[in-house]
Amino acid sequence: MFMNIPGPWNPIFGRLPMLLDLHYHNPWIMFALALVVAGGGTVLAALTYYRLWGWLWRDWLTTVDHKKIGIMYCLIGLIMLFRGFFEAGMIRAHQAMAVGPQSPGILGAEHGFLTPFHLSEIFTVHGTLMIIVAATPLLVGMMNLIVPIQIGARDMAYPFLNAIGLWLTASAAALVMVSLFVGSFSHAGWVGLTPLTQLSHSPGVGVDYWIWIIQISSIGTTVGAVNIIATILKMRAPGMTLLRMPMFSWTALGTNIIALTSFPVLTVALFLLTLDRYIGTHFFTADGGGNFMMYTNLFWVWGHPEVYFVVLPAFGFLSEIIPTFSEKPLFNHAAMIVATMGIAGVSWAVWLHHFFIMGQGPVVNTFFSIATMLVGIPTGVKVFNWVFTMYKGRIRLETPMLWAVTSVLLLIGGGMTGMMLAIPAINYVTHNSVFVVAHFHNMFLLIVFALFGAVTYWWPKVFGFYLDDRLGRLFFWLFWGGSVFVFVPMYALGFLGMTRRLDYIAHPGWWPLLILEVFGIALYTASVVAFVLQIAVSLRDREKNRVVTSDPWRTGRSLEWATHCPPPFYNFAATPIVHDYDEWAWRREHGLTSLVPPHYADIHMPKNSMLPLVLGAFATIFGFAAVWRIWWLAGFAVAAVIITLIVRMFQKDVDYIVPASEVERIEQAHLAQMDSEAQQSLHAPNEAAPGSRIATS
Ligand code: HEM
Ligand SMILES: [Cu+2]
Repeated sequence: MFMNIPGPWNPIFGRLPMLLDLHYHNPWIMFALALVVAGGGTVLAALTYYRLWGWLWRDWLTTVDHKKIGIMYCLIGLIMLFRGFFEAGMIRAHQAMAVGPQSPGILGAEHGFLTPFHLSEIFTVHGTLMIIVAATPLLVGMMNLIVPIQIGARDMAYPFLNAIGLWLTASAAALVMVSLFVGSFSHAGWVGLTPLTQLSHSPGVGVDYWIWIIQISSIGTTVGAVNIIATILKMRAPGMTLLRMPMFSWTALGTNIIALTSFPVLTVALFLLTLDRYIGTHFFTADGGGNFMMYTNLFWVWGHPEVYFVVLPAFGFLSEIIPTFSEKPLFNHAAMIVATMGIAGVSWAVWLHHFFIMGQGPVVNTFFSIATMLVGIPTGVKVFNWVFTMYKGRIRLETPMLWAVTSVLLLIGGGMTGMMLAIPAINYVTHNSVFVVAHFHNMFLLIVFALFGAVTYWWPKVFGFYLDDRLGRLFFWLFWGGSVFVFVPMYALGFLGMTRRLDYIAHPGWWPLLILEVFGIALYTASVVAFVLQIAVSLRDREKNRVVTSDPWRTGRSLEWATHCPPPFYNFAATPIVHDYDEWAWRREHGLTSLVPPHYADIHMPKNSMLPLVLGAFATIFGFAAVWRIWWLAGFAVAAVIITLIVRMFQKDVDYIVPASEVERIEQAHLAQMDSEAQQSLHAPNEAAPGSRIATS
């Protein structure tokens, strides 16, 4: 039944004996291995030395608290993001070294320092990783952290499911790391175009890693989407009608509707590809009667909505940050809601702009060209509304606002070049050039800028202390410099005709621009250092920079500012009642900012569980076994997953009650600390805290 695979296979170890033939003498792989082993070893040693294992297990690994799950999602996303930067740097450095067909190569490479196969693996893993295990977890993490507090809920609708989503994402990230040393990664680009990804063209295990990593993480994303949609629709505090719901929660709703409807398409497309590779069906093989255009269509029917899946939450961040630092309500909130849902809707009708040149003819191309440009209307509405929010506002350029304003600028740049690419006539010329690469990075960068803005903005809420402001600004400027120096030359190189994914640069005239890009990469690297320093310094100075009110920026507007920093595990001592869109601003205006509830009541909370972690572990084992075609192990892992789920179904004791007296004790402690510190801050209007600088112009 199974396909004949080239190379060794045996029933116990599957394809693992193949490892003996792989090229472990490559110094890059050994360097990466050393880095990962050293990093991982340090973490493990530190955990053991400081005896943190118990704490790690109780407070983090088995938690179902949406805030902690959100933090862990973000941590995975950040680590992967920085790994992705590393790969981007390697691509850039390689191309800057490989100018002209005669240029020499080192370390066994034809040109530059990477063999063509290795280079292909690197841009494939860069793209896959950035989208699947960096951007998506970072955004889902922020939604987890903020949405329940913003709508006045105690937790997600399904806390247990939430933890499953996290551990499936962690499982995918783990498999990405495993693929670095055990075998290889796909070399067929992150879109996995057939026939390149068919077994005949990619006989190794790389494509299989790529497939299973995406499958496992997208199950996680799909269950997460169910959860967030149910939470938003069912768990809002009394008084919070949909029209009063803060914008970030609205974009979270739009995003997850996209996720719930589009990820299954990807799952099916990859499943069909899996059948082609594993048992020899012919869904996508032209020679066997299949149709590879079908793959391309299915992939982008997911791929394009996915782009909006990542951009909508970023729009949500901007819609929270800009009003706070303009000290004005968001301009035309209702239009923003319509625009958000409009973008989510249109995102479904534009997928074909990814292959205008594949010969579907002028009528089809025109349809998709117009559909694509339609997205510009709601997006334009958003940009104008942010600008009108700032107009006549008391703008404070605090660090989150710096990130946010720059993000809007990037959106305008990326949007403009997107409109260009949406014109088929232009697309025929620019397709497959680095102009396209510059465009989509422009779009991803606006997300990253909005995201770092959001991290800085909500950090004091989540952790109870401010991030170091000077290093934060340094991080911002270095990151911005890197973005300008890498991507402006890249746009230009696209116009000069440089195509993407090149092993060597055909035209020496491109070289000066490539050197500028390398300089940009150096700035990016420095920015990562600044970020890590910022986190370290902020942790060190956390006592000094402690937040003394519930509203660290003093002009917060939505409901999450109506609870402590950090929020207690039950979020709100008493479920808040909502009076207005911009509830916290409304309370401030009415002098109702006291956090003391009218009375205390028992609170019902979910219990920790180790089962999500166990499920994630079995999913990882399954992925590994499926990649290496170790059938007994794959079967064992599937059985284990099913048994774990059955065990869960028989668990009756899954929640507990926090007695009112306990809630009162916790609240009193919080309030006492806040009171005394707020008192102190009255005497010395805390200059250290960035939030206190309120402009008076
Ligand atoms: C900010 C630093 C980044 C730099 C310097 C960078 C650089 C690059 C480079 C040089 C390429 C290969 C271009 C080529 O085809 O020749 C690339 C491809 C790609 N990047 Fe990035 N990137 C960065 C961040 C990101 C982020 C944040 C994302 C997504 C969230 C992303 C997603 C992608 C994708 C999807 C590809 C296409 C991969 C393929 O060709 O299969 N990148 N990037
Ligand atoms: Cu698209």
